Amino acid sequence: MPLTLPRFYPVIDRSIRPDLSLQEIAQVLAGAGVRLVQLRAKQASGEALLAEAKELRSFLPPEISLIINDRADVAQLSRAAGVHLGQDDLPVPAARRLLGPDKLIGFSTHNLEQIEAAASAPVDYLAFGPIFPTATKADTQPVVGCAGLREVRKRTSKPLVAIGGITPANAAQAIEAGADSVAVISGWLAAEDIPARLEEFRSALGRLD
Ligand code: TZP
Ligand code: MG
Repeated sequence: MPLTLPRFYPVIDRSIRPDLSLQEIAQVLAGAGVRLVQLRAKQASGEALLAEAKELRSFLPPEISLIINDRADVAQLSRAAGVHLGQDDLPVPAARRLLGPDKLIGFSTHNLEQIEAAASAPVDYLAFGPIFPTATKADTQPVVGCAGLREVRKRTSKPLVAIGGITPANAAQAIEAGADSVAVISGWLAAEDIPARLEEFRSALGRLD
């Protein structure tokens, strides 16, 4: 069965909000009715990421699935719902062998060649971006825009996540261009009033789940 993605897919990156605890972040997401969340910690050691993943899981209600960025081993060891792989992480088939058939695997793509190459990969969803300019990812690929997203939508029937520079002001454009979901880091986490920002996303998207 193909995965039904929630419209809103928040990514937690604590380098953006070191002032907030994982418990506070988990509470605000649970309060908003989010269904899927990703933990990203690019600078963290394996040990630190594993500890963060276990801690976050302990605060998340069972109805929120946790995806670990980059590390299939950490996803497995923390009993997360799955992993989100980049182009330079473990190959998707190897991660699938490690995680088994039931865990979720997401895969980042940045151009049409990567989308074509992922056509037969055992992934549950593809992410595509950056759709809009972003300061969050240091080694970011060229901005693909909603036009790029439309081209991708024509070429894959896999569940599709738009990422990069998504805000309440442009989230609906990404959905209209064919994304099933928007993955967002700074657009929600950097907000002064996070619950209010989540409500702005809910209005823009119609729903968060
Ligand atoms: N992949 C493509 S753009 C990006 C990633 C991880 C960063 C997205 O962060 P933000 O803050 O939502 O623009
Ligand atoms: Mg990655």
